[in-house]
Amino acid sequence: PKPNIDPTAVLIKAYACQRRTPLKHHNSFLTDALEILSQNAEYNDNEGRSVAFRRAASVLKALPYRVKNMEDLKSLPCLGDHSQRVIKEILEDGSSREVESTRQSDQFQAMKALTGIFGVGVRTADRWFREGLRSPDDLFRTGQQLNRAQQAGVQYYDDLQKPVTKAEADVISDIVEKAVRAVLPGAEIRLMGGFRRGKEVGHDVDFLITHPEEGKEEGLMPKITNWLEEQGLLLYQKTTRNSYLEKMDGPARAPNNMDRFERCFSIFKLQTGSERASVSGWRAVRVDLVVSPYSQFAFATLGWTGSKLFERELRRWAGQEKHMSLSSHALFDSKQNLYLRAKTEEEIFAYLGLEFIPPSERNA
Ligand code: DCP
Ligand code: MG
Repeated sequence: PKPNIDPTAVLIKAYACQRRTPLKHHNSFLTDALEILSQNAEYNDNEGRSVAFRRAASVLKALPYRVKNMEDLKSLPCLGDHSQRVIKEILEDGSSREVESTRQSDQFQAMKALTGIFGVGVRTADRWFREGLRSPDDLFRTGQQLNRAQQAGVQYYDDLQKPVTKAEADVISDIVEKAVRAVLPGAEIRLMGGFRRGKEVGHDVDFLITHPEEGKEEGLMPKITNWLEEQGLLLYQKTTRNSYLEKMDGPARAPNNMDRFERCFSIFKLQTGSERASVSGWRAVRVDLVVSPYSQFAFATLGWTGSKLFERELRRWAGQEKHMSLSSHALFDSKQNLYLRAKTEEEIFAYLGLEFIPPSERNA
C-alpha cells in the first residue's frame, strides 16, 4: 500500500522496546511462519531458540512495508541465519517446508492442544505426549490425575478455546467494576493485557486493581471473589497472596518474570445475549485479576500491558544497557544502588532512557 518507502532507508532499532509495533502490520505471511517455529522451540524446552524466532518475527512486525525480497532485509537487526533461510524460502516458493512439516507434526498439534488446556504447562503436556496422549479427550478417557485448575480447564475447554471479544471484555469490565466498587469504594480498575494494546480479541481478560490510599488494597481479592461467588459469576478461582518484599525481590534476586502481586486466576460464567444463539445462555471466560499497592501501580501497569516480548525486551534493555533491574513492582538502579520511584509509565520509560511507546504500539 505504500510504494514510496525505500526499505534501505528504514532504521529499525535492535530492542523491541525501542520500536513502535502496531497491532496490524504488513508481514503476517512471514511472522506467522516464524512464530510457529518459535512455539515449536518452546514446546521442546529450547528457550533461546524460541526467543530468537520471536525477535525475528517482531522486527518484521515493525516494518512499514511488505517484504518483497531479501534485499529489503539487509539492514535489519535480529534476523539470524535460520530465520533468513525460512524467509527466503517463503519469498521464493510461497511457503517453508520446515514450517509446514512442523505445523502438521503430531507433536506440535498435540502440544498445542494439551498446553491449550488451562492449568497445563509445557512440562506436563510433554509428559502426557510421551505417554501417548494427544487431546483433552484422551486425558478424560485414560483417567489422568488432574489438579483443580486442569479439571476446570478440561471441563470448559471448548469455551476457553474461543477467543474473547472486546465486547465481552467490556461486559466483564462492568462486572468487575461493580464488584470492586461494592467491596472497596474509591478503588481504581484498569483493563490490561492485549485489550489495553487495542486487540479486538484475546485468550483472557486481564485487570489491574489499586487504591490511592496505600494499604487499603490489602486483602482485597478475597472480598472481590466472595462478591462474585455470591452472584454466581465464578466457575473457578484460585487466589495467590501478595508475596513481594522489596528487600528480597530487588537487587539481590535474579530478574524474575513472575510477579508477586495478590492475584486471582479465574473462570467467569458470562451470560451471553440471545443473538448469540448459544444453547446454554452462558459461556466460560478466563479472567485474571491483579491487585497492586498504589506505589507500584505504574510498574504493574507497564508490566501487565505486554506484549510478552515487549516486556522481556524492556527487562533485557534495563539490565544490559542501563544496569537497572525492572520488574512489575519496581525499578532498581544498580549503579546508584537505589529504587527509582514512578507514578506513571512515562516516568519509567524516561528513567530507562527510552522514548515513550504507547500501549497500542507495544504489540511486539
Ligand atoms: N504478564 C507477565 N507475567 C506473567 C503473566 C503476564 O508479565 N506471568 C504480562 C504480559 C502480558 C500481560 O501480562 O502481556 C497479560 O498476559 P496474557 O497472557 O493475558 O497476554 P495478552 O493479554 O498480551 O494476550 P492474550 O490476548 O492472549 O490474552
Ligand atoms: Mg490477556
